[in-house]
Amino acid sequence: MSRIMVIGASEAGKSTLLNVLHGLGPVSSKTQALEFAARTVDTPGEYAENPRYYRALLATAMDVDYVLFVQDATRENCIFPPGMGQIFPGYTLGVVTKTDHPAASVLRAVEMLETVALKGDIIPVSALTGVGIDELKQKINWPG
Ligand SMILES: Nc1nc2c(ncn2[C@@H]2O[C@H](COP(=O)(O)OP(=O)(O)OP(=O)(O)O)[C@@H](O)[C@H]2O)c(=O)[nH]1
Ligand SMILES: [Mg+2]
Repeated sequence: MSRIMVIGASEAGKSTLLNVLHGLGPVSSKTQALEFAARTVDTPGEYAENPRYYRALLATAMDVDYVLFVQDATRENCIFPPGMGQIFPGYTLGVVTKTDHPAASVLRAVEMLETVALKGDIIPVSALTGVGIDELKQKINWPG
């Protein structure tokens, strides 16, 4: 059974995405700590925003198969430093969230994630409309 971990800025849509994968719908509340489930690890945005926590993220990533770097399509900046994907174990992928939002720029988000040097593809999704969710499930071997 493969396990995935999500990292990215606060409010990027990480927990909402995991809830949609679990079939719970696009709901979430603020993530306060590392949250381990059978197939997923959710992380607080602060961990990716503050280099002090990189060590914890890297250690946690040792136990997962896929690390999803989550970029909010409505955000003008990217919190991941260039090349960050290369230091992570496991298979790293990009996910662009909130593609349904009127203020979204998918192209901008993809271009920013391209600087992170991820191993796999960058998949645009919307937790609200479901766009891209099936493609993401395929890429991460999600059952069903
Ligand atoms: N329009 C739109 N809003 C979304 C989508 N996904 C998440 N959101 C909204 O974005 C906000 C933050 O979502 P969360 O999933 O809690 O974000 P997070 O990355 O887990 O945030 P932290 O736990 O603080 O790190 C919520 O208000 C969600 O409803 C999406 O696909 N489309
Ligand atoms: Mg969260």
